[in-house]
Amino acid sequence: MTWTSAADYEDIRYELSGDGIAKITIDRPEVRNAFRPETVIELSDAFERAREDTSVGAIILTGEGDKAFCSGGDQRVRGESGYRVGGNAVVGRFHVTDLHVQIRRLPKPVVAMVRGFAIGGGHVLHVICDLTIAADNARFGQTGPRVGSWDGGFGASVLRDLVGTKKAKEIWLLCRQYDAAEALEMGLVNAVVPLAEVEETTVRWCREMLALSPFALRLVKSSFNAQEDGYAGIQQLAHDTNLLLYGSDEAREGRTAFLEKRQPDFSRFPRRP
Ligand code: S0N
Repeated sequence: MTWTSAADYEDIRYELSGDGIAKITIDRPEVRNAFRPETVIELSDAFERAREDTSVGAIILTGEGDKAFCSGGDQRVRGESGYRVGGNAVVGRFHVTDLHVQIRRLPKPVVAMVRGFAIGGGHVLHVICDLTIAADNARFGQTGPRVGSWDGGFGASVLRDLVGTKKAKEIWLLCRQYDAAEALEMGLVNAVVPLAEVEETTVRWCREMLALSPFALRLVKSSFNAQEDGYAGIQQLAHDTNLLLYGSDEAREGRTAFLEKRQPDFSRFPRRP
C-alpha cells in the first residue's frame, strides 16, 4: 500500500491513499505513541482536514510501529490541572475532550487500526472510532485508577455500549489488559487479523465503505450516536436530514417563494403517508 504525505506535522503523519482514504498516524513510538497536547492539537487539525476534503470518504487512525496504537496521555507533561502545552504552561487542560467529540461528530467513518497497545486514553480513542481492526498482537485496557485518572465520558459510556456494564466496570475497576482474541469476544473490536495483514485488511474495509452511499453512511453514523449524545446527537442527525431537505423541490419552493416575495405553493407536493 502506497501512501502520499499530504500535510506536515511534528507529532503525527497525515497521508492519503489516492482513492478516498486518509490515514492519520500518531508518530511518537518512543513513548508508545502517547499524546501530548501538541499531538492532540495536530490530530484535531488532521481530522478537520480529512473532513473538509471531499475526496476523502474514510479515515484510518493508527499509531506508528508495531508496539502501540497509543498509550494515552503523555504522563511526563501531565500537570496539576490537566496537560500543559510545551510542558511548562501554568494552567493545563484536557485537549482530548474536544477531540473525542470531533471524532464522534465527524460525518465520515473513522476506523482504528490497532497494532500493539491501545491503553489508557489510547484505548478510549479506539473505543470512540466507528470500527476497530486489531492486529493479533493488540492489547487493550484502561489504566486510569492505576495512574490517578479516569474517563467517565465516552471512555465509560461508549465502552459500556460495546461490552456491557459489568465488563466495562471490570475494565475500569481492575485495570487489566486484554488480548486481541478477548477483545473480539467481548465486542470491543470488529476483526482480528495477523499483524502483517492489518493494514491491508483495514484498507479493504475502508474501500468497502467507499463503494457505498456517502450520505447513507453519514446518517448511519449520526443515527447510532443520536441516543448516546443526547440533544447534541439528535441535533447532528436532524441537521444531516435538513441537508437532504434543502436539496428537494419542496424546500426550494419555500426559499424561491420568499425571494420572489410571494406565498409558497406546496400544493404539488405529496403529504406522504
Ligand atoms: C503502554 C505500555 C503498556 C507499554 O509497555 P512496554 O511495551 O513495556 O513499554 P514501556 O517500557 O512501559 O514504555 C516505553 C517507553 O514509553 C514511555 N511511555 C509509555 N507510555 C507513556 C505515557 N502514557 N506517557 C509517557 N510516556 C510513556 C515509557 O515511559 C518508556 O519510556 P522510557 O523508555 O524512556 O522509559 C506501558 O508503557 C504503559 O502502561 N504506559 C502507561 C499507560 C498509561 O497509564 N497511560 C495514561 C493513562 N491516562 C490517560 O491516558 C488519560 C488521558 C485521557 O484520555 C483523558 C481522558 C479524559 C479526561 C482526561 C484525560 C487526560 O488526558 O488525562
